Amino acid sequence: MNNVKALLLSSLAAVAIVGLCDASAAPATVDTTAKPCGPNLIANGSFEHGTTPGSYLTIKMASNDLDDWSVTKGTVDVVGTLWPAADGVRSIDLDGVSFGAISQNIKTDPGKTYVVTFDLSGNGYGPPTVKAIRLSAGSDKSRYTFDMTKRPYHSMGWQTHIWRFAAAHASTAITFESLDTENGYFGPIIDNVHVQATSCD
Ligand SMILES: [Ca+2]
Repeated sequence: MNNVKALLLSSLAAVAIVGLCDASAAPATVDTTAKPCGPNLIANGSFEHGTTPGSYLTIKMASNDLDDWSVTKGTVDVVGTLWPAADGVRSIDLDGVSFGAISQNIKTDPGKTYVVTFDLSGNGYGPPTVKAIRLSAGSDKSRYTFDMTKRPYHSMGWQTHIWRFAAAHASTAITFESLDTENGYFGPIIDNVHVQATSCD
């Protein structure tokens, strides 16, 4: 009986230790008033650097065609002359020939708030009508949609989004993932990605 009790107590102690570890790893609080400052921490945030895509170029995991970013799911298109970019001449369709995602690791200070800005549109050549993406920074995530029925005629209708996250680690993966579930060819389009610190003094 004593052995059982000792086992139970040690189990409770283990739970308590796990609980403490979880508490110490709790996400830092986002400073919702902090203003972005300093340089863009994302490299090739406008997707201008890499293999010249022509009209568009479909890339997959382990591709070297897009500088500084990795395809982490499915396929994406680096789009050139097919449509106007929000910045420069290239943008990314997150549905290449399947639902895709791209990611880049940046250095971050744990506990500090960072601001992400990016432009979102949608591929009008086919369904789904409402394109959806998940933007994540480490384990923090946010969801955005682009409704093609509200896109101006003959215009990309780029929408700028702003999102804040508090870094949990010294390195944070910034990931844009298609959440589309229909078709896989005509996805959400992103461009002009910036991630900036908020405490530059
Ligand atoms: Ca661009």
